[in-house]
Amino acid sequence: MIGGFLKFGFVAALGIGLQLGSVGGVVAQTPTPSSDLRTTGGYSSSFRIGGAVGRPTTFTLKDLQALPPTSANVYYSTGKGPVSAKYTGVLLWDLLNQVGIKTDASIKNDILRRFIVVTATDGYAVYISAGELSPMFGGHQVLVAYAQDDQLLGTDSGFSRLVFPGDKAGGRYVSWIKAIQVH
Ligand SMILES: Nc1nc2c(c(=O)[nH]1)N[C@H]1C(S)=C(S)[C@@H](COP(=O)(O)O)O[C@H]1N2
Ligand SMILES: [Mo]
Repeated sequence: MIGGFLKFGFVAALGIGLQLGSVGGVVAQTPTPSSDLRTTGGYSSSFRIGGAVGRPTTFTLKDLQALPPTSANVYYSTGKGPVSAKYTGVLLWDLLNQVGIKTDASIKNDILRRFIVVTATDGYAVYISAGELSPMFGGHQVLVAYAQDDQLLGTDSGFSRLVFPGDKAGGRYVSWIKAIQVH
């Protein structure tokens, strides 16, 4: 994040203002209009599912543990090297069914126009298409995990994190989940 601001400052200093791009080999990152989300971060002990859902709900560890568990053995690369782990949690699709994604029956396959934004306490965010999750379509077993190798997740992940079995890099393994918004 600091790197992003430094790069942004570097580009601005070159006098090209908000025009971002590659300058002398330095690729600028798009600055966040409001930086409040990015300055916080840290542990989360609950998250809220809201947006286009029938019953917006807040989930804690207990709520997740009360649902049928699913485990996945995964392998992914990170900036700190590869990770090999068994994660346990609930299917994101099951959680979304609990709150009920709203769809418009008059629109053909409306579910395929829907997407889910998972946001973390540090402002990190990942978009997922509903079609990727739906068992009728992609059926990807994306987990909201609360345990790694049979231990509850610790402060470095918050109480829950996303798990994308099959992903090659860890970028979509959102830690410190704070909100899951359906659009
Ligand atoms: N909230 C949040 N989650 C995040 C990130 C982040 O910056 N913030 N980084 C992602 C990236 S880029 C990687 S590679 C993995 C690292 O996973 P690890 O914690 O298992 O090493 O976390 C992902 N989850
Ligand atoms: Mo990463």
